[in-house]
Amino acid sequence: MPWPRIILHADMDAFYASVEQLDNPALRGKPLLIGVDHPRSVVSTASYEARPFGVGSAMPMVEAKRRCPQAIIVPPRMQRYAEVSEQIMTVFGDFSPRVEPLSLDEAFVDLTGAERLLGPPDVVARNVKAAVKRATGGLNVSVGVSGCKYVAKVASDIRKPDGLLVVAPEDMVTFLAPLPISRLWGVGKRGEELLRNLDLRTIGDVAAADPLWLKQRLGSLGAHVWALAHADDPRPVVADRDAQSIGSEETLDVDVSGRAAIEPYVLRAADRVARRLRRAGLRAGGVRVKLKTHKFQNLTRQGVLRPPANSSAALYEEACHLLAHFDVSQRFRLIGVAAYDLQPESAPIQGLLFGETARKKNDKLDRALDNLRERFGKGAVQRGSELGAAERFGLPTGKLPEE
Ligand code: TTP
Ligand code: MG
Repeated sequence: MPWPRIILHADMDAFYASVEQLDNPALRGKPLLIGVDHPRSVVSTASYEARPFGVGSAMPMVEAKRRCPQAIIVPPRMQRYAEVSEQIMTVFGDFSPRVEPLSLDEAFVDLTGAERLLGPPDVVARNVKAAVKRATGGLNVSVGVSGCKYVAKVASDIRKPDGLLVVAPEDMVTFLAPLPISRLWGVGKRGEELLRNLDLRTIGDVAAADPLWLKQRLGSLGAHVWALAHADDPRPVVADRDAQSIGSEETLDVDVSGRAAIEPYVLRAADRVARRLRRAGLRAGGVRVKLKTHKFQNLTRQGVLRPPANSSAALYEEACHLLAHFDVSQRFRLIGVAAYDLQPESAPIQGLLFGETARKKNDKLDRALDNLRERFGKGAVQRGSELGAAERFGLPTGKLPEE
């Protein structure tokens, strides 16, 4: 039977701790507590090696150290986690445009209607896991797929770590039934207590209760839990409305190969993205380059922009650095640049002592070009380097596709 909706929920395993173990092989297989070793601090997360000792997120560090004295305490590196988060969200975006990030390490992906393209739910789930592993260099994500958000989320959690569980719509209610009421969403400790007072211990107990009686006893909470227990959760996956990145990509008429051939397109894309940033009054803290091979494989590399910038030169420079991390001998059919970690221009920037003069010069040039384009149309000006590139390849200067 076709599924009315196919919702995937993905959540990284021991996210911060796994990133630390990925970046530092000496930490692999060891119990870790991510956090600062301070009497008043709390644990951000614990590696799976530490969890059998009863430690985990939000526990006071002092208590966690008492329970697991052999644990290595590693201070968090938020910037790095944000970078990995970008990588995984990009992967999800390759499967569906409808991605709703919930936190750095977690998102819903609406796959409804994509079955013919991507295959059945279990195949997509496996592919998502493999793609996350590839994109991050080895991290595990747990995945649940079901007919609504709530069940997909429970399904991704229940087989952690490295979990994969598909619950078909017709099995959702039986899947939920044996689970404890603590698995109900949005109930909290107080709600759990109220349910226990009514002698309701499992989700199946709630499902079997009379909905009117539940509503009388618990008001809106009663209606809420009865609906959830029946896997009645119509909430849609809402793709992030505030664009988290601004990108520009071009599918080329003719595949290109080699750094020299790719660079002019990167410059063009970086310039467009930078212009859009300036128009929106934003700066970017990071740049991503995307290349699609002639075999339709998407490759991405991303790097941090220090300080955050919106000049064409800064974006182009970082994008060119990133090109060094691709095997550019392949043939590419699409070239794109995106800016992420967007922040308002009004936010203070630090560390500008060096390169300040060059930056001001670039800003001035950008603004002059923006003005000309606005007055005489987008094709009115081309950067010298863009022209040069076209000439170098023996192309007429209009050859880079017009905007
Ligand atoms: P979670 O997904 O809740 O936890 P996790 O990824 O560490 O472990 P798992 O999903 O396998 O159970 O949170 C993601 C990250 O968010 C986590 O690695 C650290 C951070 N975090 C905190 O800093 N404080 C918290 O209280 C929680 C719950 C998470
Ligand atoms: Mg997680």
